[in-house]
Amino acid sequence: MAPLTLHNLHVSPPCRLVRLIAGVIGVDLKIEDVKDVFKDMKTPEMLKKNPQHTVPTLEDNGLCITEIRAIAMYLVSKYAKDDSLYPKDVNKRVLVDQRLFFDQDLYQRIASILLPKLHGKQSDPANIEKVNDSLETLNRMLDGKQWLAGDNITLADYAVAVSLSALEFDPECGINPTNQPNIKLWLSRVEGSHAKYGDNLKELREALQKMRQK
Ligand SMILES: N[C@@H](CCC(=O)N[C@@H](CS)C(=O)NCC(=O)O)C(=O)O
Repeated sequence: MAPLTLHNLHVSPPCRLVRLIAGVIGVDLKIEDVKDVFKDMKTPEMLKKNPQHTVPTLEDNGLCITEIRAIAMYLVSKYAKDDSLYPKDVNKRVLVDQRLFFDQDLYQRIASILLPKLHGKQSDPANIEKVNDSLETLNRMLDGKQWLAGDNITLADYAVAVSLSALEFDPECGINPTNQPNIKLWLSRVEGSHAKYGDNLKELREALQKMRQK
């Protein structure tokens, strides 16, 4: 099998999710690191493949896929040994889908407080409120539950956990998801679910440490 190529930015939470899912299901990726995402993804060749000029972008034998949740669904549907991460049963799958759509909104909310900081600006307090609101929602979703969708870990758990880990970019932002009791317990379950999750988080923390030392 020709290797799947991932156009990748090492610390990007979306890219981390794709690397994590590939690792968990045992798919090898050829990693093409972009140096400057705002330049490298905007060459005429790349724009033809991915008009959104975003990473991650996955290429599999001529098929070019963007949007992390679509990439994750594709990887599991095509390459996983079973469907536990993304069930084939429509009634089970819709539970995962609804949490993945929740995750899309959550990640946008988190990004809206992180991105201004990366450009030396203050985050809008209204956006911080929105993140806190999402965390309260997430805490309610986990009431009496081990996992976000169904009886076992799914793509939804990995996606939401990776989105929350983006908050580690700015420890000063004052938002700590583990202040919510159900989230705290669930996160430790996700962390213990697969060695690749721990490796992925460790890589992020090491990269952030290096960035801060610069
Ligand atoms: N909706 C996209 C968002 C991915 C995304 O935000 N990627 C960022 C890096 S973390 C990016 O490529 N930014 C460059 C750009 O938008 O031009 C997804 O879920 O895959």
